[in-house]
Amino acid sequence: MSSPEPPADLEADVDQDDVEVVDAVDADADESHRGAFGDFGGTTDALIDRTFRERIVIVGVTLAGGDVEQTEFDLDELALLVDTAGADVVGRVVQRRVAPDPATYLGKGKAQELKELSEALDCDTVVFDDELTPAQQRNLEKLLGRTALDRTAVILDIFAQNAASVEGRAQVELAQLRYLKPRLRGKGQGLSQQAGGMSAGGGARVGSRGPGETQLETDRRRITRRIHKLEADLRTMSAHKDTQYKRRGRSRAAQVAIVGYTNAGKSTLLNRLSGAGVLVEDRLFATLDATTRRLQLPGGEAVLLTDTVGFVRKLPHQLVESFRSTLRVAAEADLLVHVVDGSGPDPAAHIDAVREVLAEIGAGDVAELLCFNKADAAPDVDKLVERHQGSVAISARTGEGVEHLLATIGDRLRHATDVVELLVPFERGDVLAEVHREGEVLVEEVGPDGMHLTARLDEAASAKLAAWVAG
Ligand SMILES: Nc1nc2c(ncn2[C@@H]2O[C@H](COP(=O)(O)OP(=O)(O)OP(=O)(O)O)[C@@H](O)[C@H]2O)c(=O)[nH]1
Ligand SMILES: [Mg+2]
Repeated sequence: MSSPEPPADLEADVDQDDVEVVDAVDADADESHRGAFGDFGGTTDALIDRTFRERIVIVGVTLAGGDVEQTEFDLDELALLVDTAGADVVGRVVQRRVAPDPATYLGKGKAQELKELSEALDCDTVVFDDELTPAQQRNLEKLLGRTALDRTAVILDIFAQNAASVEGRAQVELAQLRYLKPRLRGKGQGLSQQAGGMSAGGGARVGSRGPGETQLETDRRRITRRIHKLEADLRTMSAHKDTQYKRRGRSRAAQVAIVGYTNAGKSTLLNRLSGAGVLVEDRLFATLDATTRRLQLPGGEAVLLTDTVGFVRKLPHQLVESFRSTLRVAAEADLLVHVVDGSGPDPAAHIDAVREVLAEIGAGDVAELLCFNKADAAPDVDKLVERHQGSVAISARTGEGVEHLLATIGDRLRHATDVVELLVPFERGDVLAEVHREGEVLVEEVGPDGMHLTARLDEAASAKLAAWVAG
């Protein structure tokens, strides 16, 4: 389907928001072709009703500096995302362009081709691999007479289906609303019921045109209000977690976060190590909530191990924003166990994508242990380990290499800390408590002049307790 064409003329200097396709088809005539896929269909607890599997055409554009092979690769992943969301890919279109067309993303000719293909394949929806501007989305829907979505909408859709906890649902709804808000303009009837009961991305597209400015304003206000409410709720939940976290106390347990690309096997690993019983599925974004388990390393030290949401290339920034409190465990961890599917076609691309998100959430500086998983299905895993110094290979499924992983986690954590001797006066119970809170106390003895402690402290704790460090 790929037919690279010479760089098309660009429609420069157009105010994107005001671009309309000139020869737009009569959209009303095509309402019946439009699928419901991508309609968020209400608050996230009312999961999307998929009464049939929609037929989808996916679209990728190779921009200047990119190569077509990479675009095809990205489209393979998009097809997987669409499948996970519950629809069928029936065709794909690839174009090479210097830059996106401000009006239709694709060039005019290619957009027309897409329209013909969509009709021939009788598809319900087209999905672009890159984020469409609200204007592009609107223009394409007019031109094609079909729902036009982007990768972001599909990922949001999957998250909405998978969100289970109160916090997860609030996070997903917030991301949806942030995506929806700028796209409200020109959408059919707008909001029908309360703020939560809306469609996005695909849009509320049933029936009438032109709700009038007033309705639109009302919708916008409702969304803004709902966004503020969700933000406030999430702040409260986050503060509550802080309190729990402090109550649990950091004493003696280092924080280890399992991070990685979606479907890499993170939950399988946590389950193998702790019998946590986290849902494991051959499905993208199976895990949205963080699960923490206490674990004893071979050396005897305890760690808190947390499994969390997986990442993907072009992870919508709305999701990164909304999931900040969940992802905080990574930024605050002493060590990241970065799980990589060693049997995948391009582990290096997944590693890069994950590191990009880690940097975005402020976890770019946290020590990282690369862990190539699915060794049972990856004959070349040794080469990967060789190429990445300090990495390990495991199979979370069979348990192969897991003992070595645990030993390595222990080594890395010890590396990040120092064993320090402290002398604390008897009357300073507060300092004693702080040492226990901040580090791992190895020896505690009553001396003639106070309490003698041997403790393992990280850099920050050593600095804080410097006044009591002996010698
Ligand atoms: N062959 C093989 N498959 C594995 C291994 N570990 C996990 N899997 C499979 O990979 C799929 C994804 O596993 P999960 O543990 O759900 O992956 P995850 O990283 O938690 O995925 P998300 O939560 O969706 O981000 C499942 O089908 C697992 O059975 C392994 O060591 N070998
Ligand atoms: Mg998982």
